[in-house]
Amino acid sequence: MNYKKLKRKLRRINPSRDFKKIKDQYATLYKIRLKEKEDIICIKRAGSLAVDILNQVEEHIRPGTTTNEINAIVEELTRKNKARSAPLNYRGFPKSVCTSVNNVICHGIPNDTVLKDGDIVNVDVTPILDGYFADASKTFFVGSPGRDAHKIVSVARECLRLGILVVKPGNRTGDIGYAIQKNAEGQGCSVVREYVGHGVGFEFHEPPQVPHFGQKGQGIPLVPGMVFTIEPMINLGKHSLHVLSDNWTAVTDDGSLSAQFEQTVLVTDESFETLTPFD
Ligand SMILES: [Co+2]
Repeated sequence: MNYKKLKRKLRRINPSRDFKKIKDQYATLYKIRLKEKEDIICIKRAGSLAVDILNQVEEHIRPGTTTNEINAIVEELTRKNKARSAPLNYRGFPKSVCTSVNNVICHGIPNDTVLKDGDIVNVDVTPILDGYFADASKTFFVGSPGRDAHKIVSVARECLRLGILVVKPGNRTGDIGYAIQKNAEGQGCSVVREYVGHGVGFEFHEPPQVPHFGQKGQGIPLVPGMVFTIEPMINLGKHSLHVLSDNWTAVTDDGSLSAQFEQTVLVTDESFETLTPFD
């Protein structure tokens, strides 16, 4: 079935009444697994834990903290809550959390790196609780931020906020990308292309892909029960990147700062609900 046919079909469908029908269609068409009420409750629990972990990590971030210490805090809190860290051993990833400092865009591996005054560090956590995944990240200041750090962090945070705000049934994944790209580029920043948001909940990474750039009205129509991340990676300079020889750490080609915020978002009957709520 093509988009046009589906769109016509969807127009005749009442999302709350015809959930099962849409669920089957989305599974067939897009390999997207829509979430039922019971699933959403469980993802929300994993999401609260993700936010808790980020809040507790924040209290430990100061000049002198190492990214290995952040990893230890995340691992301890995750275990204490009877959860597991999805990143640990994911395709060979050696740690429980991604810690991405300054020009690192994402997938930084915790190590002996000592955070310095003026650094920024993104901490990306994905706890698995009772078999359900929730994915969230924040970029923190270490000590007092300089002007560039301040700028890139506030632009990235605003990009996530604006991306979430366009989530509602009938809008499409492209509307999210468009809102994010417009804000980032309007501020003279750029949007990373190689890494995108993704379905999440039953697994770490599920369809669909949710690019943080794009065209209004393009992409997959959003329907109630979809759960995916929005996680814009915004660079102060150009968007091009390369991956270091550890095969994980992605850094900006031009050495400019990069910041990211991420939430796990549910499409509701009316609009959206974030399952990892933070400001
Ligand atoms: Co993610």
